[in-house]
Amino acid sequence: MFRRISLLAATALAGTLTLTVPAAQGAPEKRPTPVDEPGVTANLWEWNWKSIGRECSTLAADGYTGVQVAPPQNSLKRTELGSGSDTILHPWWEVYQPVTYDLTSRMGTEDQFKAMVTKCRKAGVKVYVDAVINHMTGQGKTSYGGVDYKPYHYPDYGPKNFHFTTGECPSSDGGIQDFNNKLQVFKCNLVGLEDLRTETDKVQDTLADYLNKLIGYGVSGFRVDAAKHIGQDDLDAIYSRLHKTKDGVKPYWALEVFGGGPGILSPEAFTRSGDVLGLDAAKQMQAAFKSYPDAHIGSIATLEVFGKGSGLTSSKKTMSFVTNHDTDRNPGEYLGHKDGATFILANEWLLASGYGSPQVFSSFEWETRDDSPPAKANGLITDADCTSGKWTCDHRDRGIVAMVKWHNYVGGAKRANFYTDDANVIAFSKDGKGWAAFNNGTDAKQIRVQTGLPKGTYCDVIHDKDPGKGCDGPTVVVNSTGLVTVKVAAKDAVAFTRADRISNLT
Ligand code: LM2
Ligand code: CA
Repeated sequence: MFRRISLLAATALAGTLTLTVPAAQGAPEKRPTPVDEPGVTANLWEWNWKSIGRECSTLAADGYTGVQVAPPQNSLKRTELGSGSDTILHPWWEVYQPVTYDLTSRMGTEDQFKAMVTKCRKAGVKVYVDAVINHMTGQGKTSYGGVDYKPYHYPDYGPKNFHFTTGECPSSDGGIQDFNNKLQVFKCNLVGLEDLRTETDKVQDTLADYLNKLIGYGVSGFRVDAAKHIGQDDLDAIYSRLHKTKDGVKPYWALEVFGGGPGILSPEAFTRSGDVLGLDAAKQMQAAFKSYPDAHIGSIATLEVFGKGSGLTSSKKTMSFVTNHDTDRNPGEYLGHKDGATFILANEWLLASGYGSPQVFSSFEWETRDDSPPAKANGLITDADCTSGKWTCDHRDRGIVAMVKWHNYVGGAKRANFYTDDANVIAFSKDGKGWAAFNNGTDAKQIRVQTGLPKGTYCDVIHDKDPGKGCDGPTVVVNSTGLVTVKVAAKDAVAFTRADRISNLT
């Protein structure tokens, strides 16, 4: 491989001098295109494979184009409790401690995983996997697949495959003491998890084999766990080893990079290697919609310039969400399912905003941070059941589903007719395609605003009880100049698209 470098010769040589030099070893490959962006995904986090397989036809009917699933590799299975507050034998986080890349997990067997992917793809729903590739375990001795291990000794890896055992982590205790220190962030153990030498061929090959196996089963892309601790160079090297998916494109690659780090450690600096998770975006949404627990009510008027305009990574490089499994458990800084109507409203708004590839988080109810998902005593997760009260099933929420469809209908249409009362009500249209209003206040509010839509009577899809079967929700009248007068209930929305006009009479 050779690259041509042109130098402008300003003095002695007239014109351009062309040198041919070998490309630098390990130079990051440009992210090959095309990569399918995922559209709206549901994050059915820690649903078991059987339940996800069953849900995919519903997801497809509701307009979701993808589903994100929890880490499928064989993981730590705890056999005893630690001390003090450690009272849950099988916390949700066992799955973030890989032991081997066989797919025997709390969510099911390798065959069940394969069957789920096949079923979802048939239904038209792509599967995205949470890939834990920065580290192995930090505790325990056995796994759901029945494989035993010792610290820094696994079937695939030995002490020479870890930064700690080779002495490459520069901190005094092997952990990350300074999250602004590049070497520590890349090469030390994150919360005690044994950090892989992802810069080596051996580790890159082993990880690529794992991810390529998943691609072979029909997986379309990855949420890369702890990507910030792998670093751009190693991520690029692993990605360059990945096959094309069954759709004939390179896999989608969404990197988990918490904000707050300087320079090369910032989310923006990782966009060269893939899309990034919208964690700062989720923080800004929390600040706008609510501070927990009701310390103050934010102002969604601030969201007028959400995105690049508020310092976030660009829409096309971001997987956006209101919450995920970590932030759902961090109510001081992020919204979570426990925020109820505010959480639903924020999801509806995100879907309308057009920022990023939006993802709707839907998982299990919990009381304490470490709670296990509903499971048998042996840790195996039981079937998700939306009527049990144990699973939130927020992806099925009527208003959220309505906005998934609204999002898909308006596509890339430009925002227009932005309105705000400068407090907690906003409304906007998507150029001739749709209109929506959001009230994050605690009182209903009547607004009179421009919709940009033709006159007629429209169905408010947020409250339509039986979508697709006539309109049994409230109707909204748009007058001959496109104006609408409508009352938006507290913590609620009103929305319709051009296709939701049920009559051209006003
Ligand atoms: C992630 N992204 O970078 C995940 O989104 C996050 O959920 C993971 O932490 C983390 N990185 C590692 O993959 C979770 C959980 C931790 C838990 C780890 C490993 O938030 O609490 O750590 O998974 O299972 C647990 C203990 C911790 C202990 C560690 C190692 O809570 O006290 O550290 O195991 O034994 C001594
Ligand atoms: Ca690392």
